[in-house]
Amino acid sequence: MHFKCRGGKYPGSEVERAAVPDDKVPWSVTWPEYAPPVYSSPVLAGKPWADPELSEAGFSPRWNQLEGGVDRRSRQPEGYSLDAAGAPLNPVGRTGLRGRGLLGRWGPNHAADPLVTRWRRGADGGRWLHPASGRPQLQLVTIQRRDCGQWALPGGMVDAGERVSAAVQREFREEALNALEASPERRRELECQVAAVFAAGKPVYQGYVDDPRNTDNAWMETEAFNFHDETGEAVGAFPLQAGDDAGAVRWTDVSAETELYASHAAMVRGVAEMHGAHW
Ligand code: RP5
Ligand code: MG
Ligand code: MG
Repeated sequence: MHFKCRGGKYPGSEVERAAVPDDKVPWSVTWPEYAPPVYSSPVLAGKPWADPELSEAGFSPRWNQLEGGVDRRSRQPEGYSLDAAGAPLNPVGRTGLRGRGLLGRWGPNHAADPLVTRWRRGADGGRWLHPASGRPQLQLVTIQRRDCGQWALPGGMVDAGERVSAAVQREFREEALNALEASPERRRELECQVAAVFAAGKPVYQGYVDDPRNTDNAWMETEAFNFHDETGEAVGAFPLQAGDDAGAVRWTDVSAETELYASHAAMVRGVAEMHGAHW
């Protein structure tokens, strides 16, 4: 089920999504009257990272396959099917909007998300225990997105041909360490510092993201990894500074009250469970 990509105005536009009740989300439920608006943002036109219109001559995407550097495979085990017009269908179901919206690719748009964690520490330097659960509490690096103001994981799109392991480090450096504005020497230092911590990453989640930009024909997927620093010495030394599409960055205490962009909180919950931490 998805929630964040239903109802209201599509991000960055005046286009109102068609209302889709919960029971009509699955494509398996027939709904002949369903006629949502069609919208693909004008910013996509001519962008090297975006697909052309489906009707463009010479555009013959290899759906559900790796097409050169462009990964058109879904991380959802069932993959995706096509509608009568040949457009990929959102594997979770209806969103109330056709077209690509702000997303460059028809079908899956792949991202990588880092969940960088350390233990919250008490005044004595030991792990702080949450009074409600008696469990230690994680702290997570989060950024505030410039596009919507919501707090989120410092993740981003995997470039065509880029390895996910490289993308997850690059996005962390850009959004949480402002590497794009650092000197070349400093940038190299940050690369080494991040690579050292990220070498021991653990996969947390892969698949669909309930992102507000999703449409019936284009959607976000991610591969998320946890980079946990048991002593806090390595990540504690990270010089957090927001950059690129992040307006702010901070350590967030992890609990069930943690509100984050898209379905990021569900991934954070998985990490809390993995470490036996407070939630
Ligand atoms: C989310 O959007 C992903 O989980 C990832 O965090 C992010 C990628 O998009 P940008 O941050 O590049 O906009 O769905
Ligand atoms: Mg980014
Ligand atoms: Mg981002």
